[in-house]
Amino acid sequence: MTASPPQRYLIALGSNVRHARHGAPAAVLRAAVRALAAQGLAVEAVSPTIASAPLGPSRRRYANAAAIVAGDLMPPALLLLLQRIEHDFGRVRRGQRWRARTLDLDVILWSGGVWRQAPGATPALRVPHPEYRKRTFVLTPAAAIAPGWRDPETGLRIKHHNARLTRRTPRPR
Ligand code: PH2
Ligand code: MG
Ligand code: MG
Repeated sequence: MTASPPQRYLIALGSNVRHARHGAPAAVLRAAVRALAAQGLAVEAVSPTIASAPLGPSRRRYANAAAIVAGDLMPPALLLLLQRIEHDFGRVRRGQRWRARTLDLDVILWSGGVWRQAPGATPALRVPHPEYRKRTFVLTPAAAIAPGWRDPETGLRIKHHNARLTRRTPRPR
């Protein structure tokens, strides 16, 4: 019997809408981490939660955090699981990009390196997340738990991407 090596993922969590039961966005993120574990993922690390100004059209501030999870799921299966959890938390997808959301769970990095789906495949998935290197609300929490994780596309570690972004005069992102 050969156990396939577990897949590890760096996940970004975000929320900017209260949840009726869980409460404020920071509490939503804590509940989401419990949901990840309840779905059978090994939660290996969770960052502190930060408050961040919204990028995009929503006006509400976000709570953001990052987590490292491990399991047997390949990227598309993990994405489906994350979307199911988002849905369970009342996330509504109504077309508009970046509308306010109760819970957003994004796959940022994968231990297997790069994942690219066939063009047009749904759900759309690219790992590393194509935008994360520009986002302090992803990099700051990520650097707290995975500073040494190397981005397979750039060859740079998370702490280096984070330092690059935070040491410059902040751009409006
Ligand atoms: N997520 C978005 C759009 N804008 N802004 C902040 N501060 N934090 C987020 O998590 C975030 C955002 C799309 O998922
Ligand atoms: Mg997102
Ligand atoms: Mg998302």
